[in-house]
Amino acid sequence: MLSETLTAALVKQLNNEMGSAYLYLSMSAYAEDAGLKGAATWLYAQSREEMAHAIHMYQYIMDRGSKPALLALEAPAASFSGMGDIFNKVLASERATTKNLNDIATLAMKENDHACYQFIMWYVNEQVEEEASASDIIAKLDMIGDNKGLLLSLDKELGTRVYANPFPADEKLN
Ligand code: OFO
Repeated sequence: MLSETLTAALVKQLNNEMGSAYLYLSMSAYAEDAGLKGAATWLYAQSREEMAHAIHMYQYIMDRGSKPALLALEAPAASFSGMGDIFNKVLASERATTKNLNDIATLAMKENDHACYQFIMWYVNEQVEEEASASDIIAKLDMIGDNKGLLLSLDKELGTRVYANPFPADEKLN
């Protein structure tokens, strides 16, 4: 069974994952409304991925015999000032997530809960890719500047992202 401290930390992280999903969904709505359909698709896929992370965490808490008392979600920002603003906020959000996950890994090690440590390390490792893809988009946006044609090409490229649940087995549970 998970300790009370680790349960609380995972429940908080579950809430953070849902918060990220909510933020990216709000960004997707903004992008779609601004005519940036590709960015909207990318952000929608990212939102679904965060939701899958949250559900996987929920399932883990249950599997370890704890009952998660779910926390309230804050309303995300609804207005942004373009693609640069959005992806800089995505990167800031991912960096905050990385810090939270590292703190949970440290806590799991302190408690000698190796199973929880292994579990959370999947998320920690996933953050490397998440931060890299946001940074990569920001770098492209910096190069593009205010060239509308190139911005539309990048938007098209972002629109090729296809969502796949990172934990397909979760869809069969419950
Ligand atoms: Fe849930 O991985 Fe990013 O935030």
